[in-house]
Amino acid sequence: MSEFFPEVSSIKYEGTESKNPLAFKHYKADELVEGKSMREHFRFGAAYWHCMRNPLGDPFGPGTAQMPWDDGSDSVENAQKRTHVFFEFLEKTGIDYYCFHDRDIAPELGTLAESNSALDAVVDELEGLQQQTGKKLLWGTACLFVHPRYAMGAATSPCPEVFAYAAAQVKKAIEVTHRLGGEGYTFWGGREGYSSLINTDLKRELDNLGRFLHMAVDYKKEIGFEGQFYIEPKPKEPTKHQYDSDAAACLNFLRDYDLLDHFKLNIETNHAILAGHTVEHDLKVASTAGALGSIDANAGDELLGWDTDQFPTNIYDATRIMLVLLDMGGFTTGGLNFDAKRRRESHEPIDLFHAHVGGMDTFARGLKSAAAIRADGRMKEFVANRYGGWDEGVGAKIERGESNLADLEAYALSKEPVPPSSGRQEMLENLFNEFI
Ligand code: XLS
Ligand code: NI
Ligand code: NI
Repeated sequence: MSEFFPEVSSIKYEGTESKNPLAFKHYKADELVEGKSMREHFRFGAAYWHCMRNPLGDPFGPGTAQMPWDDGSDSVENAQKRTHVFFEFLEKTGIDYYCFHDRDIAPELGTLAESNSALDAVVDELEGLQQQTGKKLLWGTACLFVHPRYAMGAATSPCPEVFAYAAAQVKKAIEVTHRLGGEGYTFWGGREGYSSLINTDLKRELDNLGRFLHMAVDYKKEIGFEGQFYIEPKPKEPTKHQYDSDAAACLNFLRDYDLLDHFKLNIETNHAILAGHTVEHDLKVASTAGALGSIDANAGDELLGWDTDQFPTNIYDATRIMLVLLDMGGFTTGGLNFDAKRRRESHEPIDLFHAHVGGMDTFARGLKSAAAIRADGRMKEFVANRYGGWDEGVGAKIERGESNLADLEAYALSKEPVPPSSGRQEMLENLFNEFI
């Protein structure tokens, strides 16, 4: 097997004393935290689209990423070769999972039939590499947003032919995900949204999206694909109003169209921020509904305000994410997929390694801090006490469903409420900092 990153050997855990930039200081795959190995807590994934296909361009200039292995062509051979580069990267970083869009791994050719056979040829290669290395597919997805036919949406296009083409593409993408033993399949809205109501039939578009997802559920059953379906919320970009704007909007949509039993959410940090939330908010909304499935880990930049998809390096944020995840009991089907790209200035292949190693170490620190906060227990105890009134007296009666407005009026007439004691936000923020 030829080597594409000869300057990098397997990344090892060297501990906090190490000065080696390509060593883990905190991530030790087999170290147990709360009785489970770090590897199992995270189920780290790498995004094929960012690692292998993102040229790192911006609206003012072309890509800068050096990809010496890539001949720049749309050939199947070139696409197959990239899979070897990617698996070498997975092996050297010790990332166990990956995610892809159909059109990242294989080229889109002149006809759907040609594109499908190109996809099959690349999937053959991926299948072999998975067998050789033990790496696994976290989820697959279809790219329904790059080609101009999808400029007005895919499942929500005003044009039924486009809907049909998207359906065919999803059918094939689910098949290859199934063939590769994928543990999930993601629907990110892409261009499912609109820019102006002046030309949009919103009800029709939403109904069609519901129909589309039901067809996918039916097909999944038909072929016996048992991976989890995910919806990935995002509020804007590319369209001004994306239908899957945040966790709450997705849950409402899924309930409305009777799809909630078949989907969980894949929450992405940068998307939650664009929605005006923190990521822990969206994670909590999803997990409270029993629907937190997977995480696209990245970071935004508050000064830029778009989906910058940076690598996560903020230990506070990682701790908050890991607290929600540990409180939920961890991942079942999902994982922590680095949906992140290097900055345009970080154009050398080795930067891919620095980026992922940093993300993994950041989450290792977040995991340890979150576990320490849970073991300490003061935070949880404070919250339990804050709501303790609900465990007795009138509170317990309300929660048992034994009260009505007239009862509560009689109670209120007999007694002025005692104001609750301080929320102690600052004290708790200080307590949180004790663990970072
Ligand atoms: C784009 C999304 C996308 C999904 C997969 O903003 O994050 O990359 O994760 O389609
Ligand atoms: Ni994403
Ligand atoms: Ni994104």
